[in-house]
Amino acid sequence: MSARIVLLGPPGAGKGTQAARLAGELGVEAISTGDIFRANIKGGTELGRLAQEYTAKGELVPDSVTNAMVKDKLVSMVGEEPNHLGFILDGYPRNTAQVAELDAILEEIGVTLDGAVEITADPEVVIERLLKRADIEGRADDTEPVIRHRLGVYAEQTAPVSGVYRDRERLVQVDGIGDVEDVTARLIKSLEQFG
Ligand code: B4P
Repeated sequence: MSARIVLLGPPGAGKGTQAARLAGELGVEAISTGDIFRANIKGGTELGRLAQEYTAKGELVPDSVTNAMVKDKLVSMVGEEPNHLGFILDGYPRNTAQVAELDAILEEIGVTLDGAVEITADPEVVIERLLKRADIEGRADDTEPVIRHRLGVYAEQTAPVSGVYRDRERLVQVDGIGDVEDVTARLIKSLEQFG
């Protein structure tokens, strides 16, 4: 058996930061849909050109594109022993339609999800973090109006995803405020709840 986790939380909660750290701690791969889109934008691929139209405005990339991308990735990772497959999905699913697609993909490849971990953080804290990142990395979607729009998209489309996993009794929430190392320790502790 290996860890199979979905990482949820608003933009700037620390999903990308913590997915990489958790992947190292748990010895599984972190799959970040945002990172895959950014790599394609940088590489000037067809997928990148399409993704840029949406990510730069803080909109979600269409489900048909995102779902196919995640399916390809998971299918390519699963080997002879589906139970050995481990992953942390960072930034997917981001709406309830993507939850349904992830359920279908996992059923098809014969694995079950341990559960979803939601990193919580106050909107003003995440705005401050993302503006700081804008200074360092210059991401097109880290300007204040786009960040506020992303938070709106999160509240409307992504927050209901937590409710789906809560109803399944497969959701844990972890406070994302504090030192990066402390948040990682909280996350690892929280995974005990999945048994
Ligand atoms: P993402 O790449 O997922 O961007 P994000 O939500 O801002 O999270 P990110 O992981 O980058 O930031 P983090 O919180 O780690 O998505 C970007 C775009 O791609 C979306 O808007 C959408 O257009 C598209 N997309 C992605 N997935 C999609 C999907 N499934 N469907 C459709 N579209 C999709 O970190 C933020 C900052 O905080 C960093 O600078 C970090 O250093 C800092 N930080 C982290 N932890 C901290 C801590 N404890 N203390 C202080 N600072 C901290």
